[in-house]
Amino acid sequence: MKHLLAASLVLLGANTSFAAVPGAESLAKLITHEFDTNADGILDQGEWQNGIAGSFDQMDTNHDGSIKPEEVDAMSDDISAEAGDIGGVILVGLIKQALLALDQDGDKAVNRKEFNTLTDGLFTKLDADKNASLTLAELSELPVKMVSK
Ligand SMILES: [Ca+2]
Ligand SMILES: [Ca+2]
Ligand SMILES: [Ca+2]
Repeated sequence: MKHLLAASLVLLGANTSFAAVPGAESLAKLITHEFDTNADGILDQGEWQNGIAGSFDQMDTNHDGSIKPEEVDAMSDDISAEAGDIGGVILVGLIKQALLALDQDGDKAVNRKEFNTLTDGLFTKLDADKNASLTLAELSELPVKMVSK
């Protein structure tokens, strides 16, 4: 579940409406904490991709290969358990909005390919020094990078 929340936050960071929300550094810390399997404080490309891919599997609760808004609704209890009732409601709404922004073929669902276009592009954008890994400082630029394109 924590994994899922971290991925949701990646999505939210990529959504421009979230850019105004402070706390980019705590966002970066949370994502690093959840995805950093070898605990060196840095996310390499594999850790990033595995983290995102694992989150896709968790969000695709009926395992049909795509995430639908109903599946996000179904997670609201879990999300509220971590974020509080009001925070949960807000997060679920934002997650659905961010998800549907990824929907390229207009079927109101996000398949793995659509999900991956964002995550692959994001890694490249965030990796400012192009050394194929993301430091906390680089990851803290997530909301900024998304607005500036
Ligand atoms: Ca690492
Ligand atoms: Ca789609
Ligand atoms: Ca880097």
